[in-house]
Amino acid sequence: MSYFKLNRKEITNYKKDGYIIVRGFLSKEEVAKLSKTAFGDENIKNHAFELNDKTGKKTRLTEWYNPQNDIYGMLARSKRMIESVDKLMDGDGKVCHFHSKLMQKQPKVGGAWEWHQDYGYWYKNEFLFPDQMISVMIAITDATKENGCLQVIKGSHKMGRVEHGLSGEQTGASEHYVDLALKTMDLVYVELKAGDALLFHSNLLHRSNANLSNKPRWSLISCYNRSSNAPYNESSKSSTVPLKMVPDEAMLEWELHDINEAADFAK
Ligand SMILES: O=C(O)CCC(=O)C(=O)O
Repeated sequence: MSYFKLNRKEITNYKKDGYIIVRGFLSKEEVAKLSKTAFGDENIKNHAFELNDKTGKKTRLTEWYNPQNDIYGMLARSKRMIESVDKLMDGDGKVCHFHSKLMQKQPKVGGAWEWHQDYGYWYKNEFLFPDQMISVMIAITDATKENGCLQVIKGSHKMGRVEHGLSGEQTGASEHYVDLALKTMDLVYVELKAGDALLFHSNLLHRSNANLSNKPRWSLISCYNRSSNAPYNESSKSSTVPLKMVPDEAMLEWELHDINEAADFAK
């Protein structure tokens, strides 16, 4: 089987737009295995928590710091993943994992995410270099306008960090600056098929609507950092420990554990 390998044009587009979409990042077999595991995963369910959006709708997620020998860890540490994020963060080979989140937008109830930059959250952890932080969203189900897919403002990572404040239980970007960004740059609905990936810069403005459809919208988001970008206000050490890469075949061919407490779940 051949696996995704980032090319020069994709790197140029990432620098210009703040994101790239990779169709078929996972094969059909891989996404079927990931989806079967995630939907039936009692440990994921038991460690899930909910955040209210500003209208009081709840969005559910499970978050952890240490990628292990479970299916999520094999994906987060896979060669195609680590080599891609390494190149997009200008490549010193020392890619670390800040955290992963399994996003569980339930049909009819899954709340919205307000406009924000991931670095709007992570600035508070006192990471200093946003260019050294990147998120990768892997669609576990199809993501459409109807079930609340991600929306991004193309090129907004070039604005630098925008002021953020509380919005419901979330952190939201200044509405004034979001309005200005929307006047200036394009709004893109990132519709994905299960197995597609979105790789995006930590200063890219993004949001999503509530899931008012009758289909779930689940995704796995892994967030990466460089060991040279040590946070001054973060108790987890994962973001400065270079990852041990595993071969791309591991997800399908290796014997996998269940995710467990060693993953260090966020409360
Ligand atoms: O999955 C979503 O709808 C939004 C997630 C998001 O914006 C984030 O985790 O930063």
